[in-house]
Amino acid sequence: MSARSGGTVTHPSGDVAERAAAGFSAQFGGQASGRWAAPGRVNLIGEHTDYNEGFVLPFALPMRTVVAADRQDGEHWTVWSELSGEAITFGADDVAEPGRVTGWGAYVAGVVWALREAGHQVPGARLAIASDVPLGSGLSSSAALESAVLAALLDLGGLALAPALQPRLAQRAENVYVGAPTGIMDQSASIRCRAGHALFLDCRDESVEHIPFDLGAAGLAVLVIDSRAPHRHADGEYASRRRSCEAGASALGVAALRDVGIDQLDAALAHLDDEETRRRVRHVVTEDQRVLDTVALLRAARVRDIGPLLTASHVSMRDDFEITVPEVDTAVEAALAAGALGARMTGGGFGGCVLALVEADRADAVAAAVTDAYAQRGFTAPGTVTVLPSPGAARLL
Ligand code: GAF
Repeated sequence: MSARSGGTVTHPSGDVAERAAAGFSAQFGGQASGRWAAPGRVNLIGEHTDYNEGFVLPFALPMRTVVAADRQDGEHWTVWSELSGEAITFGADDVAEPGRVTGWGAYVAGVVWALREAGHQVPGARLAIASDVPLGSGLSSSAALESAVLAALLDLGGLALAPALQPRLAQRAENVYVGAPTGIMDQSASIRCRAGHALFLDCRDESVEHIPFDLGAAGLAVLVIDSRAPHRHADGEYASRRRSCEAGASALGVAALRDVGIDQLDAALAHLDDEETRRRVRHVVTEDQRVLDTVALLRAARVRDIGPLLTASHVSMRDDFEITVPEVDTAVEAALAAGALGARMTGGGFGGCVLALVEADRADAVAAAVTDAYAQRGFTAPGTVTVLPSPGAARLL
Protein backbone atom coordinates (compact mmCIF):
# COMPACT_ATOMS: atom_id res chain seq x y z
CA MET A 1 0.00 0.00 0.00
CA SER A 2 1.18 3.51 -0.59
CA ALA A 3 1.69 6.12 2.06
CA ARG A 4 -0.72 8.22 0.08
CA SER A 5 -3.17 6.82 -2.43
CA GLY A 6 -4.87 8.68 -5.23
CA GLY A 7 -2.13 9.84 -7.54
CA THR A 8 1.52 10.28 -8.17
CA VAL A 9 3.62 12.87 -6.42
CA THR A 10 6.51 14.64 -8.08
CA HIS A 11 9.58 14.56 -5.86
CA PRO A 12 12.10 17.35 -5.40
CA SER A 13 15.24 16.98 -7.52
CA GLY A 14 18.76 16.39 -6.21
CA ASP A 15 20.30 13.47 -4.36
CA VAL A 16 17.85 12.04 -1.87
CA ALA A 17 20.46 11.41 0.84
CA GLU A 18 21.69 14.99 0.57
CA ARG A 19 18.13 16.28 0.74
CA ALA A 20 17.51 14.33 3.95
CA ALA A 21 20.74 15.64 5.51
CA ALA A 22 20.05 19.23 4.39
CA GLY A 23 16.47 18.95 5.65
CA PHE A 24 17.76 17.78 9.02
CA SER A 25 20.15 20.74 9.33
CA ALA A 26 17.55 23.29 8.22
CA GLN A 27 14.86 21.93 10.52
CA PHE A 28 16.83 21.00 13.62
CA GLY A 29 20.23 22.72 13.26
CA GLY A 30 23.55 20.85 13.28
CA GLN A 31 24.34 17.58 11.59
CA ALA A 32 22.44 14.32 11.80
CA SER A 33 24.41 11.54 13.44
CA GLY A 34 23.63 9.23 10.53
CA ARG A 35 21.53 8.50 7.44
CA TRP A 36 19.63 5.31 6.73
CA ALA A 37 18.13 4.32 3.37
CA ALA A 38 15.47 1.79 2.38
CA PRO A 39 14.19 1.16 -1.15
CA GLY A 40 10.82 0.74 -2.79
CA ARG A 41 10.26 -2.50 -4.71
CA VAL A 42 8.75 -4.01 -7.79
CA ASN A 43 7.43 -7.52 -7.58
CA LEU A 44 8.72 -9.55 -10.51
CA ILE A 45 6.01 -12.15 -9.96
CA GLY A 46 3.85 -13.58 -7.15
CA GLU A 47 0.92 -11.24 -6.56
CA HIS A 48 -1.50 -11.62 -3.64
CA THR A 49 0.31 -14.80 -2.68
CA ASP A 50 2.06 -13.41 0.41
CA TYR A 51 -0.94 -13.39 2.75
CA ASN A 52 -1.78 -16.87 1.42
CA GLU A 53 1.57 -18.04 2.85
CA GLY A 54 2.88 -18.63 -0.65
CA PHE A 55 5.81 -17.41 -2.76
CA VAL A 56 6.89 -13.99 -4.04
CA LEU A 57 9.84 -12.74 -6.08
CA PRO A 58 10.33 -8.98 -5.66
CA PHE A 59 13.45 -6.91 -6.22
CA ALA A 60 14.47 -3.60 -4.70
CA LEU A 61 14.33 -0.40 -6.72
CA PRO A 62 17.05 2.21 -6.99
CA MET A 63 14.51 4.73 -5.64
CA ARG A 64 14.92 5.04 -1.87
CA THR A 65 13.63 6.75 1.21
CA VAL A 66 16.38 8.26 3.36
CA VAL A 67 16.11 9.21 7.03
CA ALA A 68 18.71 11.56 8.54
CA ALA A 69 18.45 11.32 12.32
CA ASP A 70 19.94 11.75 15.74
CA ARG A 71 18.87 10.98 19.29
CA GLN A 72 17.03 13.43 21.50
CA ASP A 73 16.38 13.24 25.23
CA GLY A 74 13.13 11.89 26.54
CA GLU A 75 10.44 9.83 24.89
CA HIS A 76 9.74 12.27 22.07
CA TRP A 77 10.02 11.81 18.33
CA THR A 78 10.13 14.85 16.07
CA VAL A 79 9.79 14.04 12.38
CA TRP A 80 10.13 16.33 9.39
CA SER A 81 9.23 15.21 5.88
CA GLU A 82 10.19 17.05 2.72
CA LEU A 83 6.91 16.07 1.08
CA SER A 84 4.67 17.59 3.72
CA GLY A 85 7.18 20.36 4.52
CA GLU A 86 6.14 20.13 8.16
CA ALA A 87 7.46 18.60 11.35
CA ILE A 88 5.31 16.61 13.73
CA THR A 89 6.10 15.57 17.29
CA PHE A 90 4.67 12.63 19.15
CA GLY A 91 5.40 11.21 22.59
CA ALA A 92 5.00 8.06 24.65
CA ASP A 93 1.22 8.54 25.03
CA ASP A 94 0.81 8.67 21.24
CA VAL A 95 2.53 5.32 20.81
CA ALA A 96 0.84 3.68 23.78
CA GLU A 97 -1.79 2.29 21.44
CA PRO A 98 -2.47 2.23 17.68
CA GLY A 99 -4.21 4.98 15.81
CA ARG A 100 -3.28 8.06 17.84
CA VAL A 101 -0.97 9.48 15.17
CA THR A 102 -2.60 9.65 11.75
CA GLY A 103 -1.57 10.57 8.20
CA TRP A 104 2.02 10.00 7.06
CA GLY A 105 3.28 10.26 10.64
CA ALA A 106 1.41 7.03 11.48
CA TYR A 107 4.01 5.00 9.55
CA VAL A 108 6.77 6.47 11.74
CA ALA A 109 4.82 6.28 15.00
CA GLY A 110 3.80 2.73 14.06
CA VAL A 111 7.43 1.63 13.93
CA VAL A 112 8.11 3.20 17.36
CA TRP A 113 4.96 1.49 18.68
CA ALA A 114 5.90 -1.91 17.22
CA LEU A 115 9.44 -1.72 18.62
CA ARG A 116 8.13 -0.84 22.08
CA GLU A 117 5.53 -3.60 21.85
CA ALA A 118 8.37 -6.03 21.13
CA GLY A 119 10.09 -4.90 24.33
CA HIS A 120 12.74 -2.55 22.94
CA GLN A 121 13.82 0.66 24.68
CA VAL A 122 13.36 3.04 21.75
CA PRO A 123 15.44 6.21 22.01
CA GLY A 124 13.83 9.60 21.48
CA ALA A 125 14.90 10.92 18.08
CA ARG A 126 14.73 13.71 15.54
CA LEU A 127 14.26 12.44 12.01
CA ALA A 128 14.27 14.17 8.62
CA ILE A 129 12.80 12.18 5.73
CA ALA A 130 13.34 12.54 1.98
CA SER A 131 12.24 10.06 -0.66
CA ASP A 132 12.47 9.22 -4.34
CA VAL A 133 9.92 6.41 -4.12
CA PRO A 134 6.78 7.57 -5.93
CA LEU A 135 3.72 7.68 -3.67
CA GLY A 136 0.50 6.06 -4.76
CA SER A 137 2.15 4.04 -7.53
CA GLY A 138 2.24 0.60 -5.92
CA LEU A 139 6.03 0.67 -5.45
CA SER A 140 5.88 0.31 -1.65
CA SER A 141 6.61 3.82 -0.52
CA SER A 142 5.12 2.97 2.87
CA ALA A 143 7.35 -0.08 3.37
CA ALA A 144 10.38 2.03 2.36
CA LEU A 145 9.43 4.62 4.97
CA GLU A 146 8.86 2.04 7.70
CA SER A 147 12.08 0.20 6.86
CA ALA A 148 14.24 3.34 6.80
CA VAL A 149 12.81 4.55 10.12
CA LEU A 150 13.30 1.10 11.63
CA ALA A 151 16.94 0.96 10.49
CA ALA A 152 17.57 4.42 11.98
CA LEU A 153 15.95 3.68 15.36
CA LEU A 154 17.68 0.30 15.69
CA ASP A 155 21.08 1.88 15.12
CA LEU A 156 20.47 4.99 17.21
CA GLY A 157 19.30 2.88 20.14
CA GLY A 158 21.88 0.11 19.72
CA LEU A 159 18.92 -2.29 19.56
CA ALA A 160 19.43 -5.89 18.47
CA LEU A 161 16.92 -7.23 15.97
CA ALA A 162 18.10 -9.71 13.34
CA PRO A 163 17.39 -8.61 9.75
CA ALA A 164 15.20 -11.69 9.23
CA LEU A 165 12.91 -10.49 12.05
CA GLN A 166 12.70 -6.86 10.97
CA PRO A 167 10.08 -7.22 8.19
CA ARG A 168 7.49 -8.70 10.59
CA LEU A 169 7.97 -5.79 12.96
CA ALA A 170 7.60 -3.21 10.19
CA GLN A 171 4.57 -5.09 8.86
CA ARG A 172 3.00 -4.95 12.33
CA ALA A 173 3.39 -1.18 12.29
CA GLU A 174 1.42 -1.09 9.04
CA ASN A 175 -1.18 -3.77 9.94
CA VAL A 176 -1.92 -2.77 13.49
CA TYR A 177 -0.89 0.87 13.97
CA VAL A 178 -1.81 2.19 10.50
CA GLY A 179 -4.56 -0.38 9.99
CA ALA A 180 -3.75 -1.70 6.49
CA PRO A 181 -4.10 -5.52 6.23
CA THR A 182 -1.08 -6.09 3.99
CA GLY A 183 1.17 -9.15 3.74
CA ILE A 184 4.89 -9.55 4.44
CA MET A 185 6.28 -9.00 0.92
CA ASP A 186 6.93 -5.27 0.79
CA GLN A 187 8.81 -4.89 4.07
CA SER A 188 10.79 -8.08 3.29
CA ALA A 189 11.79 -6.67 -0.09
CA SER A 190 12.81 -3.30 1.31
CA ILE A 191 14.89 -4.83 4.10
CA ARG A 192 16.23 -8.11 2.68
CA CYS A 193 16.83 -7.58 -1.07
CA ARG A 194 20.32 -7.56 -2.57
CA ALA A 195 21.68 -5.69 -5.59
CA GLY A 196 21.62 -7.77 -8.76
CA HIS A 197 19.20 -10.30 -7.28
CA ALA A 198 15.51 -10.97 -6.88
CA LEU A 199 14.33 -12.12 -3.47
CA PHE A 200 12.66 -15.54 -3.51
CA LEU A 201 10.65 -15.42 -0.30
CA ASP A 202 8.62 -18.24 1.19
CA CYS A 203 5.97 -16.26 3.04
CA ARG A 204 5.14 -19.15 5.35
CA ASP A 205 8.48 -19.54 7.08
CA GLU A 206 10.07 -16.34 5.71
CA SER A 207 13.09 -18.21 4.39
CA VAL A 208 14.76 -16.43 1.48
CA GLU A 209 17.00 -17.22 -1.42
CA HIS A 210 18.72 -14.47 -3.39
CA ILE A 211 18.23 -15.37 -7.06
CA PRO A 212 20.72 -13.77 -9.49
CA PHE A 213 18.84 -11.46 -11.84
CA ASP A 214 21.53 -9.90 -13.97
CA LEU A 215 19.59 -8.03 -16.60
CA GLY A 216 22.63 -6.28 -18.04
CA ALA A 217 24.50 -9.53 -18.73
CA ALA A 218 21.42 -10.89 -20.51
CA GLY A 219 21.05 -7.72 -22.63
CA LEU A 220 17.64 -7.14 -21.05
CA ALA A 221 15.90 -4.38 -19.13
CA VAL A 222 12.89 -4.10 -16.87
CA LEU A 223 10.75 -1.15 -17.84
CA VAL A 224 8.49 0.13 -15.07
CA ILE A 225 5.42 1.92 -16.38
CA ASP A 226 3.45 4.05 -13.93
CA SER A 227 -0.12 3.63 -15.12
CA ARG A 228 -1.11 6.94 -13.47
CA ALA A 229 -4.50 5.36 -12.90
CA PRO A 230 -6.20 6.82 -9.88
CA HIS A 231 -6.44 4.18 -7.14
CA ARG A 232 -10.03 3.04 -7.18
CA HIS A 233 -11.15 1.74 -3.78
CA ALA A 234 -7.84 -0.11 -3.58
CA ASP A 235 -7.84 -0.57 0.20
CA GLY A 236 -11.38 -2.02 0.38
CA GLU A 237 -10.81 -4.27 -2.64
CA TYR A 238 -7.53 -5.56 -1.19
CA ALA A 239 -9.28 -6.51 2.06
CA SER A 240 -12.09 -8.16 0.12
CA ARG A 241 -9.65 -10.28 -1.96
CA ARG A 242 -7.98 -11.33 1.26
CA ARG A 243 -11.31 -12.39 2.76
CA SER A 244 -12.17 -14.42 -0.39
CA CYS A 245 -8.87 -16.27 -0.15
CA GLU A 246 -9.42 -17.03 3.52
CA ALA A 247 -12.94 -18.26 2.75
CA GLY A 248 -11.54 -20.48 -0.02
CA ALA A 249 -8.89 -21.97 2.27
CA SER A 250 -11.46 -22.57 4.96
CA ALA A 251 -13.87 -24.29 2.51
CA LEU A 252 -11.02 -26.49 1.33
CA GLY A 253 -9.95 -27.34 4.87
CA VAL A 254 -6.40 -26.02 4.52
CA ALA A 255 -4.50 -23.53 6.69
CA ALA A 256 -3.78 -21.31 3.68
CA LEU A 257 -4.12 -21.52 -0.12
CA ARG A 258 -0.41 -22.23 -0.27
CA ASP A 259 -1.36 -25.75 0.79
CA VAL A 260 -3.19 -26.41 -2.49
CA GLY A 261 -0.64 -27.65 -5.02
CA ILE A 262 -1.08 -27.14 -8.75
CA ASP A 263 -1.81 -30.87 -9.18
CA GLN A 264 -4.67 -30.56 -6.66
CA LEU A 265 -6.22 -27.51 -8.29
CA ASP A 266 -8.93 -29.22 -10.35
CA ALA A 267 -10.17 -31.22 -7.38
CA ALA A 268 -10.11 -28.11 -5.20
CA LEU A 269 -12.10 -26.09 -7.73
CA ALA A 270 -14.66 -28.88 -8.06
CA HIS A 271 -15.12 -28.76 -4.30
CA LEU A 272 -16.00 -25.04 -4.22
CA ASP A 273 -19.59 -23.91 -4.81
CA ASP A 274 -19.01 -20.27 -5.43
CA GLU A 275 -17.72 -19.19 -8.86
CA GLU A 276 -16.02 -16.04 -7.57
CA THR A 277 -14.14 -17.97 -4.87
CA ARG A 278 -13.10 -20.49 -7.54
CA ARG A 279 -11.54 -17.70 -9.61
CA ARG A 280 -9.70 -16.25 -6.59
CA VAL A 281 -8.34 -19.67 -5.61
CA ARG A 282 -7.27 -20.44 -9.18
CA HIS A 283 -5.29 -17.20 -9.31
CA VAL A 284 -3.41 -17.85 -6.09
CA VAL A 285 -2.61 -21.51 -6.81
CA THR A 286 -1.45 -20.87 -10.37
CA GLU A 287 0.47 -17.74 -9.30
CA ASP A 288 2.42 -19.69 -6.68
CA GLN A 289 3.35 -22.18 -9.40
CA ARG A 290 4.40 -19.36 -11.75
CA VAL A 291 6.78 -18.05 -9.06
CA LEU A 292 8.34 -21.49 -8.70
CA ASP A 293 8.63 -21.82 -12.49
CA THR A 294 10.18 -18.35 -12.77
CA VAL A 295 12.75 -19.17 -10.09
CA ALA A 296 13.65 -22.42 -11.89
CA LEU A 297 14.22 -20.53 -15.16
CA LEU A 298 16.32 -17.84 -13.47
CA ARG A 299 18.42 -20.47 -11.72
CA ALA A 300 19.09 -21.91 -15.18
CA ALA A 301 20.01 -18.40 -16.44
CA ARG A 302 17.08 -18.54 -18.90
CA VAL A 303 15.99 -14.97 -18.17
CA ARG A 304 14.24 -14.38 -21.53
CA ASP A 305 12.05 -17.42 -20.97
CA ILE A 306 10.29 -15.92 -17.95
CA GLY A 307 8.40 -13.51 -20.23
CA PRO A 308 5.35 -15.76 -20.85
CA LEU A 309 5.03 -16.41 -17.11
CA LEU A 310 4.88 -12.66 -16.44
CA THR A 311 2.16 -12.24 -19.03
CA ALA A 312 0.22 -15.26 -17.74
CA SER A 313 0.36 -13.68 -14.29
CA HIS A 314 -1.22 -10.53 -15.68
CA VAL A 315 -4.00 -12.48 -17.41
CA SER A 316 -4.71 -14.28 -14.13
CA MET A 317 -4.87 -10.98 -12.21
CA ARG A 318 -7.16 -9.54 -14.89
CA ASP A 319 -9.56 -12.46 -15.35
CA ASP A 320 -9.46 -14.45 -12.11
CA PHE A 321 -8.40 -12.06 -9.36
CA GLU A 322 -10.04 -9.08 -11.10
CA ILE A 323 -7.66 -6.42 -9.80
CA THR A 324 -6.56 -4.70 -13.00
CA VAL A 325 -7.98 -1.50 -14.53
CA PRO A 326 -8.11 -0.31 -18.17
CA GLU A 327 -4.92 1.75 -17.87
CA VAL A 328 -2.78 -1.19 -16.73
CA ASP A 329 -4.35 -3.57 -19.26
CA THR A 330 -3.60 -1.04 -21.99
CA ALA A 331 0.01 -0.70 -20.83
CA VAL A 332 0.49 -4.48 -20.85
CA GLU A 333 -1.12 -4.94 -24.27
CA ALA A 334 0.84 -2.07 -25.84
CA ALA A 335 4.14 -3.27 -24.34
CA LEU A 336 3.60 -6.80 -25.66
CA ALA A 337 2.55 -5.53 -29.09
CA ALA A 338 5.78 -3.48 -29.20
CA GLY A 339 7.90 -6.56 -28.54
CA ALA A 340 8.14 -6.89 -24.75
CA LEU A 341 9.00 -10.48 -23.78
CA GLY A 342 6.43 -10.35 -20.98
CA ALA A 343 4.50 -7.74 -19.03
CA ARG A 344 2.33 -7.62 -15.95
CA MET A 345 0.85 -5.33 -13.36
CA THR A 346 2.95 -5.32 -10.18
CA GLY A 347 1.71 -4.67 -6.64
CA GLY A 348 -1.70 -4.72 -5.03
CA GLY A 349 -3.69 -3.62 -8.08
CA PHE A 350 -6.41 -1.16 -9.09
CA GLY A 351 -3.81 1.10 -10.64
CA GLY A 352 -0.13 1.34 -9.81
CA CYS A 353 2.66 0.13 -12.07
CA VAL A 354 3.23 -2.37 -14.86
CA LEU A 355 6.60 -4.00 -15.46
CA ALA A 356 7.73 -5.13 -18.88
CA LEU A 357 10.73 -7.37 -19.59
CA VAL A 358 12.31 -6.01 -22.76
CA GLU A 359 15.44 -6.32 -24.86
CA ALA A 360 17.58 -3.46 -23.53
CA ASP A 361 17.74 -1.79 -26.93
CA ARG A 362 13.92 -1.88 -27.23
CA ALA A 363 13.13 -0.15 -23.92
CA ASP A 364 12.62 3.30 -25.47
CA ALA A 365 10.47 1.94 -28.29
CA VAL A 366 8.27 -0.02 -25.88
CA ALA A 367 7.89 3.05 -23.62
CA ALA A 368 6.93 5.14 -26.66
CA ALA A 369 4.38 2.55 -27.79
CA VAL A 370 2.71 2.55 -24.38
CA THR A 371 2.65 6.36 -24.36
CA ASP A 372 1.02 6.34 -27.82
CA ALA A 373 -1.59 3.80 -26.77
CA TYR A 374 -2.43 5.96 -23.75
CA ALA A 375 -2.81 9.05 -25.94
CA GLN A 376 -5.17 7.17 -28.26
CA ARG A 377 -7.40 6.25 -25.33
CA GLY A 378 -7.27 9.69 -23.74
CA PHE A 379 -5.47 8.49 -20.58
CA THR A 380 -3.07 10.70 -18.63
CA ALA A 381 0.44 10.04 -20.02
CA PRO A 382 2.22 7.18 -18.20
CA GLY A 383 5.58 7.48 -16.43
CA THR A 384 8.31 5.15 -17.71
CA VAL A 385 11.71 4.25 -16.26
CA THR A 386 14.10 1.29 -16.51
CA VAL A 387 15.32 -0.13 -13.22
CA LEU A 388 17.97 -2.55 -11.95
CA PRO A 389 17.73 -4.79 -8.87
CA SER A 390 19.19 -2.63 -6.09
CA PRO A 391 20.31 -3.05 -2.47
CA GLY A 392 18.00 -3.36 0.53
CA ALA A 393 17.93 -1.13 3.60
CA ALA A 394 21.29 0.05 4.94
CA ARG A 395 23.06 2.76 6.86
CA LEU A 396 24.76 5.18 4.49
CA LEU A 397 28.39 6.16 5.05
C1 GAF B 1 0.49 -4.92 -1.55
C2 GAF B 1 0.70 -5.54 -0.18
F1 GAF B 1 1.26 -4.64 0.68
C3 GAF B 1 1.56 -6.79 -0.25
O1 GAF B 1 1.61 -7.40 1.02
C4 GAF B 1 1.05 -7.76 -1.31
O2 GAF B 1 -0.09 -8.45 -0.84
C5 GAF B 1 0.76 -7.04 -2.62
O3 GAF B 1 -0.05 -5.89 -2.43
C6 GAF B 1 0.09 -7.95 -3.62
O4 GAF B 1 0.94 -8.95 -4.01
O5 GAF B 1 1.72 -4.43 -2.04
